[in-house]
Amino acid sequence: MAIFEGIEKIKYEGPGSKNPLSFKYYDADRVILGKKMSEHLPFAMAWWHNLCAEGTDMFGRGVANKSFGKEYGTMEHAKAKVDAGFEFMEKLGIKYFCFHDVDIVPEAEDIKETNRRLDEITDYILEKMKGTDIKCLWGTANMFSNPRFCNGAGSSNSAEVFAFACAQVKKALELTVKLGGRGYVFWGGREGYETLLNTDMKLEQENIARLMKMAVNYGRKIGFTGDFYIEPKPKEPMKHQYDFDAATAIGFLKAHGLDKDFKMNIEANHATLAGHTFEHDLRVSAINGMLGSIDANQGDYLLGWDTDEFPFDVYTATMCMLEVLNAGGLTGGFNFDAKNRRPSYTYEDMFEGFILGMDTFALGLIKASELIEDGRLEEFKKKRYESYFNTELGNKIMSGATLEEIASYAENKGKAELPGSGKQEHLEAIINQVLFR
Ligand code: XLS
Ligand code: NI
Ligand code: NI
Repeated sequence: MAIFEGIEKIKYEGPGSKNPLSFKYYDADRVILGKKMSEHLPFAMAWWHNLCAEGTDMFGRGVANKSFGKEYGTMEHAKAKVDAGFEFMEKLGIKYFCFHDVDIVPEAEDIKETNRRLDEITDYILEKMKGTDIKCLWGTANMFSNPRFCNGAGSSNSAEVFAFACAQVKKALELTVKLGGRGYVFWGGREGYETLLNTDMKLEQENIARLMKMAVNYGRKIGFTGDFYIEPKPKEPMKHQYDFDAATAIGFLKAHGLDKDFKMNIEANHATLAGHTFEHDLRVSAINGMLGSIDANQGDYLLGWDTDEFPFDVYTATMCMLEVLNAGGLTGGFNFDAKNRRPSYTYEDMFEGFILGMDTFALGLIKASELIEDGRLEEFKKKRYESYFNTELGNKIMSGATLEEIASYAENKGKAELPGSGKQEHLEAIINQVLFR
């Protein structure tokens, strides 16, 4: 029996359609720059938001009902969530899902019992996967909800808590391999601090690296060939989180020799919390060869927290897709780490949230490809730096001349020319022209 009764498979109906349960821009088989839209945009469903979250916030309990007809806290409910998830993904044509260990089963007091439940539910998920083309994008361990992680997991002050983090990572890696996951994520939920007064920052950071190294060694041993990801976030829940942004996380990985096994999972709303644009953190990752996967959502510029809204902003989606296309695509995918607003609590809202997100990224892809074909942005950027490549001075700088040699150029010349207009307004006008023609 269908859970989302009355909601049929969502079809592409084009920009003229007024049917809310249809795609206006996401046309899976449409070819853009030589590749199908569905290949450019491997969308994923986040188990936690879509199948678990009911809109609980600090001021009130859930509004949406995600019981799917079963009793909360039971394995029947866990299985109903699997049923709901697969029906949901099939109806939307979504090929991937992402999960935390505790999203898929109710956590028991004893980790041995939690692990038994995890074996049972992943058998059930595997069974469901058969006959579909739905796969796991990435798995992860929730090391931030349980009270034992109040001071972090890898960064906890307690060796015993560290051991429980190891046990969860070990199990979540096994499950990810079992479900054929492409990646494994570390989001440093509470890997940070509240006050330096009680914090040994050096030890905490080294221990996070220790945990990651153990995970890489174990993962490779059990046949995990995918990428590990760090998902940077500057704050929330902790006041300061160690994986502040892409630049910080990449520096950390390099310092600890983890950069060959790890890439970035960049979340839009985390980048903006760090005081960057989404595209900034994508670019930082890409130029370091570490653009792995994306948590697709958006924040609210008037609110200073991780609101995890469905992506709606076409400018940002276009800038994102420009970065992704220029980087040659993702090894991961686009996980909608996004949730409906609390007052949007119906099953239709769940579908419309995803339709909005998928259409926004489809538009972003279309517009980014048009910007690339238009060529003016790239051409301008190239020209802006040409003095490094087509002047004698530039060639000297680029081929290892000394400080004295290069300084002598300036000393002889006496006064520098201005570097040439940055033409920001000119470029922004091109963006509008391509977006709205
Ligand atoms: C929270 C994070 C989280 C990760 C997975 O802000 O975005 O949902 O994606 O642990
Ligand atoms: Ni996320
Ligand atoms: Ni987030």
